[in-house]
Amino acid sequence: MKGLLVISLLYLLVAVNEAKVFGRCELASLLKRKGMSGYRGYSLGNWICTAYYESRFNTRAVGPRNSDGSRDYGIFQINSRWWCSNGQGRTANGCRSSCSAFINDNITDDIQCAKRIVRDPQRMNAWVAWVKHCKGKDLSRWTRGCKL
Ligand SMILES: *[C@@H]1O[C@H](CO)[C@@H](O)[C@H](O)[C@H]1NC(C)=O
Ligand SMILES: [Ca+2]
Repeated sequence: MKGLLVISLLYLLVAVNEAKVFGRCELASLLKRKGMSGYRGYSLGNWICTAYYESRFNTRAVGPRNSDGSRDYGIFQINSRWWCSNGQGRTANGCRSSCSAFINDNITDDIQCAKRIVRDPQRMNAWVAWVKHCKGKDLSRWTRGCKL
C-alpha cells in the first residue's frame, strides 16, 4: 500500500513537471482567441508555422546557447538578449519579463511578448525559423481541419 502511494506520488510529480506540448489546432484556436490572427498583417498560419519550427509546440523548450551567450525560451523561443531576463549577461528585456515566465504552460504572456517583438521594424524576420520555413510559403496546412 505504501509502495503504491509512493509510486502514485512520483507519477503525479512527473505529470506536473511534464512539458505541455500543444496540438496544432489547440494552439491555433488559442492564438486566434488572443488576437494573433492577422496581427500586424500576419495570418494565423505564420504564427503556428513559426511555433512549430521554433519549439515543436513545446512550451518548455529552451534553446542551446547562442553565439552571444543568450538563450531562447518557450513556444516562440523568445531571446534573452533582447526580450527577457535570465539573470545571465546583458538584456534589453523588451518584454519586461523573466525568461522563466516563457517556459511554463500558460502562454498568455508569451503571446503578449511575441506581439511586442513583431511590432519592431524587422517584424517576423526576428524569428529565424519563420524566415527559413514559413516566409512566402503556402501556410494553409497549419490551420487545415481546425475549427476556428
Ligand atoms: C496566465 O497568465 C496571465 C498573465 O500572464 C494571467 O493573467 C492568467 O490569469 C494566467 N492564466 C492562468 C490559467 O493561470
Ligand atoms: Ca508563459
